[in-house]
Amino acid sequence: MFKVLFKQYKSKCSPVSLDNVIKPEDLPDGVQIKQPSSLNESEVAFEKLGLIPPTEWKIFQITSQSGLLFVKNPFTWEGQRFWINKCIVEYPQQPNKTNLDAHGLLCPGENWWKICQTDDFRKKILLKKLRWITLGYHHNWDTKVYSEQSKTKMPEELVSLGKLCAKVTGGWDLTPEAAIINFYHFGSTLSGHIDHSEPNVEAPIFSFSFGGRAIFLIENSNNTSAILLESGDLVIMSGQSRLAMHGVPRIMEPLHPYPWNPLDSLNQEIDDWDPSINDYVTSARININLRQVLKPGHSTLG
Ligand SMILES: O=C(O)CCC(=O)C(=O)O
Repeated sequence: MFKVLFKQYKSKCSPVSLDNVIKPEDLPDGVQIKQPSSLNESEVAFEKLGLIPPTEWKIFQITSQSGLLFVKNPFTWEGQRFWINKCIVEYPQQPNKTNLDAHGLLCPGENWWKICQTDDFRKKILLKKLRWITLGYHHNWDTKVYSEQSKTKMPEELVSLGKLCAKVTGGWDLTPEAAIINFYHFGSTLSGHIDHSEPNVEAPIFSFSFGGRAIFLIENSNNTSAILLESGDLVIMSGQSRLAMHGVPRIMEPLHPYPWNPLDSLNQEIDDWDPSINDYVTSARININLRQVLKPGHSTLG
């Protein structure tokens, strides 16, 4: 069923029908509300992370996909800008790794976004070529094996974001040690796969969406569900769904007005949001996913 639905949602022959795509916030059958877990005083840095107060988060359980949680945009609009900006301007830089370095499209030390802003010729080639960034333990796309020799520092704010989201949504103690940031354009897809590279497959994966909308397809015990993801939404693959087959067959334009831009376009003179970042993210989707690699009590792979 996964393959059939993937093909159907990917197909460009007819406009995509969202009739069977779950919008968890509409509370269709098979979606339940989950209460946020309480945070203690030392864990209340949600504002700095661009989040709304955790007591206001709308958390849903998709009952046909055991362990699959969905949080409807827990970010403020400024928060969405903060993370979009990090993904475009900061995270593509070293020591993080990108497909552009791996394929020799950028020289060591070159800054992808800066080149796209200053060199029109290279922009044409490079703007849509950024497909992934790895941070922390770098995912090895060929061997699917993490190594101590391919590890750099995880950005502190990403670690804090993962820890806080894990506490609020499931009372988990998560240590995000690896991140993959995926960049999609209209027509891009991510084929069905299972994330089993991490020695710790007990720890949930936290997956954030920004920019364009997507259809997320997941299959667990022969049940396949298609879920609509919009800018700011968070998907958590825990329990049985941690090792479920999943993929992204379709990318669509973002909602308008953009969730990261509540200002009317007439007010743009008071808006300090870089128009080129806005242009990029209105025709792309960015996904940040955070993973704990090590088993509890382990400080290295070994
Ligand atoms: O883009 C997404 O929502 C999913 C990303 C994903 O499945 C992955 O990186 O393993």
